[in-house]
Amino acid sequence: MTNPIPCPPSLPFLGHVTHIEKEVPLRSFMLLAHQYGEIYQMHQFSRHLLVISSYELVNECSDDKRFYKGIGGALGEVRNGVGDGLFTARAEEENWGIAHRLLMPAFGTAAIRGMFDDMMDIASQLIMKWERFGPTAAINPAEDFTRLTFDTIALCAMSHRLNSFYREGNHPFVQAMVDFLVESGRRAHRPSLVTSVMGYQTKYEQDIKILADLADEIIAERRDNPIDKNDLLNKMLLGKDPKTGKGLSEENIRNNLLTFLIAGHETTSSTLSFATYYILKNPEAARKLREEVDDVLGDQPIQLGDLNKLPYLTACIREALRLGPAAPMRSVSAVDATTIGGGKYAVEKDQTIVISVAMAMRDPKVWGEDADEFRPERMLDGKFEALPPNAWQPFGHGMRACIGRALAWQEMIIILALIFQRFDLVMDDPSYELKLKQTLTIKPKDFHIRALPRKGRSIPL
Ligand code: MNH
Repeated sequence: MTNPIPCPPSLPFLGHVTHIEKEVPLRSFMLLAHQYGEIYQMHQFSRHLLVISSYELVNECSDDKRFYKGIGGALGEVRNGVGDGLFTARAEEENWGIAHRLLMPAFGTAAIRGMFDDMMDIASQLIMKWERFGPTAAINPAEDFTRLTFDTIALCAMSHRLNSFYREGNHPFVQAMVDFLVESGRRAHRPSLVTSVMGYQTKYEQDIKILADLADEIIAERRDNPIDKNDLLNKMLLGKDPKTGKGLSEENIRNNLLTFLIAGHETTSSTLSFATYYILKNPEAARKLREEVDDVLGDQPIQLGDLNKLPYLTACIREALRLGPAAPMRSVSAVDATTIGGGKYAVEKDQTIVISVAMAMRDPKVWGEDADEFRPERMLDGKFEALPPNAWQPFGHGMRACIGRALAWQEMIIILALIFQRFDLVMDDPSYELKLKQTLTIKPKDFHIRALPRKGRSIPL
């Protein structure tokens, strides 16, 4: 016999949509987990979801044989802009396999190391900006990290310069993308009638066009001026899937190019902001980090060979991803009718299960009573490798795990090493406490810092 799954009280027709906060939906899911426990159910219009939050259940549902990635809710809406790109492709779509096999090598270690010079090019722009701003300017790190990650993915993957550091506000693509993602998320919690009557549709379509236009521009630029470079864009235009011999269709190239422009910068930027916040909030961590960076780099420019000599920095990023996972939730669906939790809970075939990765990565059963504290030491000295399976999964799981992990990692190590080598960062408001902002990803809200150039340091870039 299975147990009943707790269900918060709901309204007729609307179900639980009124439980979901508009600004930060994640907060609602977390509050419900605190109230109802490791599993609860929700109804949103015709959708029926199970939400799981404990390590044990998340570990059990991290199994490609029993569960496949679900593309409903917000992700289903994101398909309005990026279709069958890798992130939003449905399990049964052939194009996922073609693009995945064709593009995997372009995201492998060797290819990523080859991006070092391009990454340094963009990272230098951020460093020079902060040096020129000087110690008194309040900097919104999320904005400059977005410039950094957006320009980096476009230069590394498409040899295209966006020059975001030479603009006052957001690049129009970034603004359109944020609005598109927020609206996609809200659609999942709102009746479609409201969407059409309230006039959200026109703005939504305009944003999608801005996204598509940049993708088309980048593709046309390359077709008109072919270059002999093994970058991601050339792989997409010219490559063949080793298994089927097929190339990517026009439409699929555009969908994947957009997917990389979006997935390739928002998450990385948000992780850099969380890392900065948690390091500054924990002076002991900041001190150790600076010591390590000084030991390894001294006052010399960073080299490719330095990147794997920074274990404390690596641990800080891992810990920031645990407490502030840019993508806090993912969804899977059951391949067959089954039970989870040692037979306790019944799950129907194709049932959607929302996995609260953010909650599971704070489960005291794995992380101890100080699970909510930033302690990079728990990711050091073999402890990271010794974690139980699937305990740390900010990059998702299995065959649908993040394809850009190594790219993001190298980019984050470079910029944080450069920053701590050259600046003492302080919070602009020392009493700042973390607030969240959510689009599809989460990031710190209203967080400002100042970058004090370290005395007596003038290091060539
Ligand atoms: Mn990324 C999938 C997190 C950087 C491109 N990414 C995922 C998933 C998570 C994730 C979680 C799985 C989502 C799910 O199961 O629904 N990604 C991150 C984080 C960072 C990140 C936390 C940075 C830090 N991602 C990047 C970068 C790129 C990228 C950089 C591209 C250059 N990610 C993807 C793509 C997928 C993905 C593409 C979908 C892979 C697939 O389903 O085949």
